[in-house]
Amino acid sequence: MSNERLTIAVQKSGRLSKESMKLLEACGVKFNLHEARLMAHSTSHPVDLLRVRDDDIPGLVMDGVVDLGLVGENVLEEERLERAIKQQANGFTQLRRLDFGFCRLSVAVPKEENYQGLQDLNGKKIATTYPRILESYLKKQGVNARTVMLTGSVEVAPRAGLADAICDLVSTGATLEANGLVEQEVIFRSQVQIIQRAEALSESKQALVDKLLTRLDGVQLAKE
Ligand code: PRT
Ligand code: ZN
Repeated sequence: MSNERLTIAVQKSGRLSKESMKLLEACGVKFNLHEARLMAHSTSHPVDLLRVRDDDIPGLVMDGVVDLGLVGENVLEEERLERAIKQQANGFTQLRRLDFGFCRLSVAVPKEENYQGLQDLNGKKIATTYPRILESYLKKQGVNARTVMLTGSVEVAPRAGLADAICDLVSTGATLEANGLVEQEVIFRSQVQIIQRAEALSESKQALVDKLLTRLDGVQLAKE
């Protein structure tokens, strides 16, 4: 018989990990986590957790390697656009938006710049970890700027002479402030989503997903 355990990809360690586990436990799915391990088996349900970097989660769901994933919409949208360009499978089903992981993806410029509006970005270099979301936004707005891909330390790029502006995730704004940058344009708003692979699940797995979603709705409702 094929693997009848539902597989769920979650972030192994980072900003989303604790809340993701809390949510699953609130839905009654219990785990004995071993910090170092990639896999965790539920002790209460036929559910296996795959604990990975958040960047890998959308692809694992889109390739049908896991059944469900919990991931920030910023990472999800970047992967969806990237795969669309490469003509790779990028389908998935959105199940629920969850009430954590809130942030926004914003363009920020050095505070000494006299920024007047989007057109000021024409001909400029913008450093970001989200080139596809940024490029799609710039195209829609008719702005002709270059993106510079950086996977970390994006906020130091202008000072280091690597770019004129940045496009990065913001929550409190403290990081921008500490680096002498001013948030000018919000281009994408994000929170965590639970997504399911596009290809249908077996009847028993789908029944379990539906049961978990009913519980999830109860948990989310109770918080309001
Ligand atoms: O190792 P792995 O790849 O799994 O983790 P990661 O380091 O890529 O991600 P992690 O754990 O930092 O973030 C995971 C997800 O949390 C992101 O993809 C977002 O969906 C969400 N999230 C919510 C944030 C923030 N808020 C956030 N503030 N992700 C990152 N930040 C960073 C931002 O990049 C900047 O450096 O925090 C800084 C800004 O914060 P403020 O409060 O100073 O504005
Ligand atoms: Zn990541």
